[in-house]
Amino acid sequence: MSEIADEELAERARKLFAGPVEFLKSAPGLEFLPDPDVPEVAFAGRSNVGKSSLLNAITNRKGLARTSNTPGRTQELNFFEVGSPLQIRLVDMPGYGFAEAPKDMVRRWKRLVNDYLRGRSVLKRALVLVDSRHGLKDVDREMMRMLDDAAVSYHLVLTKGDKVKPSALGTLYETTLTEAAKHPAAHPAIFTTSSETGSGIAELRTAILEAATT
Ligand SMILES: Nc1nc2c(ncn2[C@@H]2O[C@H](COP(=O)(O)OP(=O)(O)OP(=O)(O)O)[C@@H](O)[C@H]2O)c(=O)[nH]1
Ligand SMILES: [Mg+2]
Repeated sequence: MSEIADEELAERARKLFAGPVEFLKSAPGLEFLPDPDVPEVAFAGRSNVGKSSLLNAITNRKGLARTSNTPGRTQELNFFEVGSPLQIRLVDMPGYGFAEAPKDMVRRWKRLVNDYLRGRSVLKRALVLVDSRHGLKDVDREMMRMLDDAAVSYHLVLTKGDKVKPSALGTLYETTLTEAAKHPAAHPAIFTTSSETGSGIAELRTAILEAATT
């Protein structure tokens, strides 16, 4: 893509996310999904990695998606509508990998997320969030395999970048790139972000718009 086209896309993304964004619904099961009539981009990641915070940062709305310190707060697929007329739905998926999760909750999570990933024709891309302080964990690798198997293209997104030193973040970025290259559905572009400082957020907006429109 040319530089001018890049800049145009970035500007369109900025405008889009500065415009109307609304919570649509929580879907505890596939029967509650909205009609598949617009492109969707889904947020995945370990519980507490900062999915809801990132969604709020991307849309410039503090309280749009509920954030908390209690792991496992989000248990449904939460749909947010972007643009008027409607252009994209963002999907906040339930977090995974917290220690005290009861087994049947994990089973339910797997079924809901797997069915959604495999069956959703309008799902254009997923973002797999990874805490910059911890890097990729086995539960993330499992998520990546689920996406590989469902052939859903995804970006790895390092979150909470404000919590680690720039040098450590650089190293983590490199090792994460290397690991992503081994996964068939992982997109080569990886993002480093902070919902706290806003770093990397504009780039992610552009990537979301690009995923939804190509
Ligand atoms: N310093 C810092 N803290 C963050 C950042 N993003 C999220 N947090 C904090 O991390 C905690 C968890 O954030 P959430 O956005 O609720 O995480 P989540 O992934 O939605 O969690 P679940 O819904 O339980 O899966 C909150 O206390 C946030 O304030 C960030 O970029 N920087
Ligand atoms: Mg959340």
